[in-house]
Amino acid sequence: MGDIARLRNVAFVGPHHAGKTTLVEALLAHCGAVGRRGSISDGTTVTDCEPEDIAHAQSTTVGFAHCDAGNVDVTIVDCPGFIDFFEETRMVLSGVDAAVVVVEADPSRVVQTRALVDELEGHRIPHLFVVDKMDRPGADFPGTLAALQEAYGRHVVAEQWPIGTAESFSGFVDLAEMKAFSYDGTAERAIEIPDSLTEAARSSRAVLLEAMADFDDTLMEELLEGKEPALDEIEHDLESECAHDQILPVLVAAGVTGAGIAALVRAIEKWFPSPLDRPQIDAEGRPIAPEPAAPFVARVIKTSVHPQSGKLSIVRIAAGTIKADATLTDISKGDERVRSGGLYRLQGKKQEPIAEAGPGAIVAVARLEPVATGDTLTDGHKVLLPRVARATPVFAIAVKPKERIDEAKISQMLARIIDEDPSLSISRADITHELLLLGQGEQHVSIAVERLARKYKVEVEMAAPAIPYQETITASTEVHSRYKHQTGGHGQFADVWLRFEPRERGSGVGFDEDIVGGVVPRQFIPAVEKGVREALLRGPSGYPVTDLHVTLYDGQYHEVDSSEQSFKTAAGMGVRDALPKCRPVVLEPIVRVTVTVPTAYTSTVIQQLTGKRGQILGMNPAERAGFDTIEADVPQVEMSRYITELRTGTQGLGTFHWRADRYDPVPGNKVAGKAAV
Ligand SMILES: Nc1nc2c(ncn2[C@@H]2O[C@H](COP(=O)(O)OP(=O)(O)OP(=O)(O)O)[C@@H](O)[C@H]2O)c(=O)[nH]1
Ligand SMILES: [Mg+2]
Repeated sequence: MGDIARLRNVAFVGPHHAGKTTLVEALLAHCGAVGRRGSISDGTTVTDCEPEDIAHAQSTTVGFAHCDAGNVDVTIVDCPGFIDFFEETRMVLSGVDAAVVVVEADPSRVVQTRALVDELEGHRIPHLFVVDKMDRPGADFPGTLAALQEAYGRHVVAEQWPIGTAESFSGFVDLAEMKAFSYDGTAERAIEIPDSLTEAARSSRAVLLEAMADFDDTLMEELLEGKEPALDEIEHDLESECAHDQILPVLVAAGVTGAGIAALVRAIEKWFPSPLDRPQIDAEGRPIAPEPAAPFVARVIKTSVHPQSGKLSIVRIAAGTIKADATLTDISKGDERVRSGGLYRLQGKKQEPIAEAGPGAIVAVARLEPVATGDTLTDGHKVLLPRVARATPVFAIAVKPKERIDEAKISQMLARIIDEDPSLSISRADITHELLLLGQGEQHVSIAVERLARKYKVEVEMAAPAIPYQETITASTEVHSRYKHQTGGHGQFADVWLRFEPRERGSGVGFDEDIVGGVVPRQFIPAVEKGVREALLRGPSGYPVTDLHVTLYDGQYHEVDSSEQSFKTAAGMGVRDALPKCRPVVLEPIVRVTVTVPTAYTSTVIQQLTGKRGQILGMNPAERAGFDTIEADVPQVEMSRYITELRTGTQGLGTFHWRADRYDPVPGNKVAGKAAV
């Protein structure tokens, strides 16, 4: 591959529907990488190429594309904006050198960039903002710019000022050059700065220069002395300060018309760093020099499985060169050696074979079966790249195959889906034994189920997970149970006296015996216990019974007719007889929930939780400035769609985690609308 200095690895990120995929499409068309520009409505864009993207008219996974932009080769990672897919974005950010944050020209949407920008800042990934959809009615550039500055500080500065807005949007003033450009639908053309904009452009330029001067003393002196800085000095500062994540320039665009694209390409070329300036860092914190002749190291940033062509591991190469048939070592998998089944560059769904790839490249390696997203691949030497920490699941559904297919097969197929998206997981629920698919939101898991049907022809039914209710008793009793049956030859006989007593919550089922004089022979006592425990699996309301103690304290047997089976049956009958007499109650699982939200939403969250029969335990400032943490105990049945409600109530900014805490009696002994007893 070519010169490393030419490479630009850029993620396009931003809130849902901000226009990222459309902007990427315009950029690819501008650079001649696609003949005809596709659209979201036709389902013809390069990076929304999965059938699920097209069906939902939105990105559901990251898409890769590349183009030759003249002086640079740009690899684009188009990230899905919908919050359920944020984990995909987090994974791939470890492989890019810069990001374009796309935000609609609407100040109210800026807040939705928070988690993303925090992630970019946390990894010190240089980024700029594109205020997009400038052609839309109501597009508000000054308001959006002000909201960005309020959120991310004074180093967020306009480098362009739009000419016109909504239907009159026709171009921009470049504030560094103080030149205006208009766009006629095909090309940009230099024009005079419209008189109406001279003042706005001049004052915005002053803001830009002042912000840049914070990192350049010479520029600061010039500004203080009232001297006009030279253009190449300004450009040099912009390049260096953006590449070092000091200045965050704001540009304008309308991806759908192509306005602003040429300037965005120039910004990517000039302001964003090449892999030479951003060596990858190993797990010990040491930079890995991006040398083509160095030992090979790469990180898997995404996995995708095509039912026909097989598995593709998309890697970011930190150092060294890889050939199409290389044998690689997966350092994260106990040094397992795997042979590459081909090397490709991805243009959406198209796989373009290449012979080799070097440092900085983002390429797909085929058929590395045991390799997973996040793994480090090398040519055999030991070096590990840090893993991106996984988020815990916040939503679960119970899945059941529609057709008769064995459970092992469905788990195996789901495992392949999880291979592509490790922010999904499966587990077997305790008590209810349902197979659960867990993920980052309702849409996340339901799209995974669509993929499962399309790729592996496994249709599943989805349902809210059953709540693992249990029952217990609140009073003691003693029962006498005799089982006597005559069936021709041998009869059956067993007689037991059982005592039932409530036990402390969480203590489970206890059983012992207090048999004196062998009235129930030793060998039958385990059968009594078995009969008791089996019968307790289904209490009067149909749920497992727990937190009680059962004592076998008397009984009788028959020399010939008594057997283990008859004692087991007698014990079961005793349980069924006793439970209704012990004032049984249904218990529901209570979970301890910890919610983190910007303080502005704290009262909303408390209200939501209280509305769910939640008991608020505390509220404290979170580690993250401007955020609160709210802790509450909430019945699990109320939590099944909580992530959706929380995101709706907090502009997508709320996060939570939970753990099982305890079981409490259901108020009024009512479960899902029916009387429990
Ligand atoms: N008017 C106008 N509409 C646009 C523009 N860019 C995108 N759209 C429309 O906005 C919608 C979302 O566009 P996408 O390109 O899918 O946005 P996205 O940010 O990739 O969305 P996700 O990946 O799903 O988060 C589509 O209906 C586009 O046609 C624009 O510049 N102007
Ligand atoms: Mg998209």
